[in-house]
Amino acid sequence: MANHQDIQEESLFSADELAAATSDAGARIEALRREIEHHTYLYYALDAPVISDAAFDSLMRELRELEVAHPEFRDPSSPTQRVGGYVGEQFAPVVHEQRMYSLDNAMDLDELDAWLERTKEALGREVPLVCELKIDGSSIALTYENGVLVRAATRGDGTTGEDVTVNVRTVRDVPLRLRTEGLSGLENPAAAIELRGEVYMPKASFEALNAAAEENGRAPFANPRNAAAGSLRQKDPKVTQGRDLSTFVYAVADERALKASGQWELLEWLRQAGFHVNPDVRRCETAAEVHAFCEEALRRRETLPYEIDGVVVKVDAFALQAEMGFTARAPRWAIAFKFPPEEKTTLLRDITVQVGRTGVLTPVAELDPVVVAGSTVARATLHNLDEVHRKDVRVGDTVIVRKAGDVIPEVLGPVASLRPADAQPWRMPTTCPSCGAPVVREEGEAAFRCISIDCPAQALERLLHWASRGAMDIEGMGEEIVARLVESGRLTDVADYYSLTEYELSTLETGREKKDGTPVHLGPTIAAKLIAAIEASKARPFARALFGLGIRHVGKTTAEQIVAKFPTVEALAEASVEDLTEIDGVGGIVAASVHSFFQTPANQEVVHRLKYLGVAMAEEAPSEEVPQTLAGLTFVLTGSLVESGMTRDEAGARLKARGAKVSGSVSKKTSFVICGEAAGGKYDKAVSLGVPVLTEQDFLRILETGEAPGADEAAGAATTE
Ligand code: 0OW
Repeated sequence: MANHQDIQEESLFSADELAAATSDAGARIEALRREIEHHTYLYYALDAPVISDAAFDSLMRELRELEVAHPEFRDPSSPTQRVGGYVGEQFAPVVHEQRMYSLDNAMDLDELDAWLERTKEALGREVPLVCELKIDGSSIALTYENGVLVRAATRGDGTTGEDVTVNVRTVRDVPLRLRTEGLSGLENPAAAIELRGEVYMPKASFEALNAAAEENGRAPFANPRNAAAGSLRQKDPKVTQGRDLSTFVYAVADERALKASGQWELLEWLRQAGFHVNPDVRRCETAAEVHAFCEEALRRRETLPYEIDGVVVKVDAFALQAEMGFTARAPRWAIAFKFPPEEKTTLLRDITVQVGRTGVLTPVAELDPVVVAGSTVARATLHNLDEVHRKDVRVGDTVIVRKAGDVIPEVLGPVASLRPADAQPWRMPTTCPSCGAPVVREEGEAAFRCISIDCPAQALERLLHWASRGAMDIEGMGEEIVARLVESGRLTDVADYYSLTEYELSTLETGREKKDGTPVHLGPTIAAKLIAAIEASKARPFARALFGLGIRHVGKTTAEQIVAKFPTVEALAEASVEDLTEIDGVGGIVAASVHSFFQTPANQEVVHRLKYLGVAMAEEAPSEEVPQTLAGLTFVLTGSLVESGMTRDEAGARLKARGAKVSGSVSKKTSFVICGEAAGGKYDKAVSLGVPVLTEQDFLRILETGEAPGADEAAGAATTE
């Protein structure tokens, strides 16, 4: 038997009690499990271990040995059973019994004050609030039945997530059993209770994981949030176990499950129940205290061992939360104060030039890699020559970098005092960096352009555009693979996608090398998925293919307008410039561009091959029978339509079939804005302009009945949300 000499007084059981239990293997096993759970809790949740790692390992070893010798005491919630189980081909969907809401954002202190003011007004007085750090991780829902962890699910779209139980079980600070010792407040200990929180990867572990990925030729994660989410979705729980994941738990799905009067008491209850609860929380009585918390959080952001992207402020009392209720996507009783975009300085090593699919030359800042808002930035677009001059950035400058919306890296400008004496203003090259052809700048345009028809950089961009989400949406066909296919000579134009074979893709070299120096191939699994995605793309609406062809000046909406008038590629190819200008929204420049595209023999050949290879190059004839009940109405679609699973394009097409117009932006002229899941700015704009807002359910009702709601009804939908 293992020797547990250095187990201290803080243990649940004395050494004698543990020894006494040996006479009864079942009792001993249970005692060891509780002892181990207790130390896991002290170590992970309270960060206050009382025994050495060696002593802990020794307890685990003994428990394992006993469980092997006495399989009759097997229990999946034993601490020895964290890794096990099996993830099927896909993670099973989990429909959340209570919706996992999102949070509304306050982008600065003024917006935070506006929320504080609204809250005060709604409740008739200033009420106690709880401030928490906003952990930048992946949301998770943990369900316990009879005190035992039975399910862990991701948030997904808030309504349906994925079952990641086997992986979450490997996260060491997630209790497999609730600590019931001294725990009061559970209304019905046997009933299911669902707790919610965030799974995150500490900054240091993220750096180490990416360093290892680079060494092994694997793609690094963009930021700790993606690393946490990616680790939860591993097919092999052993891989998840090897990732250093932690949790902070902060909510209960249904607060009636326990006796807590508000968020503050709930956090204390969660701590007692064994969860890892963030210690940096404060109960505030005044707006000034909330401000102080936000400012302190911002100051400490850099030094915290995990990423935060703001502060969550919540009305404390559950009764008051209930009074305020929810909008369609978020509670009214909580707000996320988002930190201003982080700014960093770094060296501008070079300005290179990228050639786009229409031949436009874009200057790109090549930076000394720097971590901004949780991920490493090494490149940023400088848009065009005028921007480079306006910002006056020069190679050798120390520049200020930030991420717009915490996503897109942006160079703000130079630190003037650090400019090297010999730094020269940047000039656009006179020849294309890809093919060497001369570069031109058309009158009145900011862009410089390579007009060579054989430019390989343009070919790459054209191919990527065809496969992109807005066009043919060939899932998985990313830059790396397309570039390889171009290099190998297998892809020259978009029709070539449709003659690729599974074997060709499977044996394609990725450009990475294994440790022994041999090349890594794409492999049969990815190849099969790509072939299926290519096949699926053949049936996309003709307008998507037309957009995908990358004809200059033909965006998505223009493509739809053209197809509405010319539903087949043959009809379109025969249309004159005059015919084309008759289309709503098509002016002389667009018409000339479309006409010249279809007059070019090389393009005719590609279009012909696309059709021959089975790509839908015609729209189904619009049925004369559909009554045009929505004629004269303009709709804007925003967010994801999770209930119907339709893309916004598909939803738009259904509305157009009934005569409606569908626009991409909200204005006073908009009749209705249909808001799906995670609707953002367009929802806000609709509310501020007084444009009626509809839910996805309203939209489905319109499709069913063919009738739009009356203005009064719809306005009601906006305010009752
Ligand atoms: N990320 C967080 C955090 C938090 C919300 C949950 C729904 C209603 C209130 O640290 N500390 N508290 C909440 O409370 N949410 C958080 O994260 C959000 C929830 C949805 C997306 C984010 O993960």
